[in-house]
Amino acid sequence: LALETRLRRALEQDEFVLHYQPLVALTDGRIFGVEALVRWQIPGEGLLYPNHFIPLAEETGLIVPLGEWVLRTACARMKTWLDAGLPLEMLAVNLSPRQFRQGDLYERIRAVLAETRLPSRYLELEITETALMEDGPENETKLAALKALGVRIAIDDFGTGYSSLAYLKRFPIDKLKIDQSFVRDIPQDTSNMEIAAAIIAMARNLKLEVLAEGVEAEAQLAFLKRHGCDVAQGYLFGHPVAADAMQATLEAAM
Ligand code: G
Ligand code: G
Ligand code: MN
Ligand code: NA
Repeated sequence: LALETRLRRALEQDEFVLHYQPLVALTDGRIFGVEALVRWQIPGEGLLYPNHFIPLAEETGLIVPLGEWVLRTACARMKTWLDAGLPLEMLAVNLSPRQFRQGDLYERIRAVLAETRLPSRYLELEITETALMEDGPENETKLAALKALGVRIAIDDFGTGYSSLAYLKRFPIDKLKIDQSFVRDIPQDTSNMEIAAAIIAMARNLKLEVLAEGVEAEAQLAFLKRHGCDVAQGYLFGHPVAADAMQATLEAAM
C-alpha cells in the first residue's frame, strides 16, 4: 500500500502513540515539563519516527486530524498527571505549519482544552519560524488570540528558519528553543558556541525564556548554564519515552 493510504488507515486504527521527553530547569535540574512527540506503532513492526511520516502527513493534509489527535491525547494525559499530583508545569506540543495555518486553529485548541479540562496555562504550542513567517499579518492576530486563551507560544528549531528577527518584537512569544544543531558540537565548534550564547543573551534581553535542545553532554550543560540558559532538553536528561515510563520517572522524582 502507498504510504498515504497506510497513514490514513493508521489514524482510523489508532496506531499512533505519543512519547514524552523531559524539559529540565537548569537552576535545579528538575523536570518541570514534557514535550509530546508522536510515533507510529506499525503492528508487527517497529516504531516509525516522525521524520518518516510527518512530511507526507503535512503534504496530504493528514497532519490536521493527526495533529488534533496528538493535541487531544497529550492534553488528556497531562490532565491525569496533574490530577495525580505530579509537579508538572508545562506540556509542549508541536504544531506543523499546516496546522498553524488552519483558520479555526483557535477554536480547535479551545475545544480540546475544554474537552480534556486541561487549564490553558499548562499548554505550550511549538511553532517553527518558517510557519510563523508565512502569510505575515494575520499570524499576529492568531497568536494574540491564542495568548488571550492562556496558552504559551514557543519558537521551535530557533535559528534554522528564514527569519528577520523583527517578528520577535511583534509577536507575543514566550520561549525560544535553540535548535540542536547549535548545541551538538559544543564545546568543539566555536561558531556554534557563539551562536548559542548570542541567542541566549538576546532571549534574556527580550525577556523571553530560552531552551537548549539536544543537550547530550555535561560540557554542553556547563556552557549553557554559564551563559544563563533557563531550560534544556536532550538525551543527557532523558530520551522521549512512552507515557507510562514518563510517569514512572516523574513519580520517582517526587
Ligand atoms: O523525536 P523526534 O524524532 O520525535 O521528532 C522529529 C521531528 O518530528 C521534530 O522536528 C518534531 O518537531 C517533529 N514532531 C514530533 N512529534 C510531532 C507532532 O506531534 N506534530 C508535529 N507537527 N511534529 C512533530
Ligand atoms: O524539532 P523538535 O524540537 O520538535 O524535535 C525534537 C527532536 O529532537 C526529536 O526527534 C527528539 O527525539 C530529538 N532529540 C531530543 N533530544 C535529543 C538529543 O539530545 N540529541 C539528539 N540527537 N536528538 C534529540
Ligand atoms: Mn519541538
Ligand atoms: Na527542534
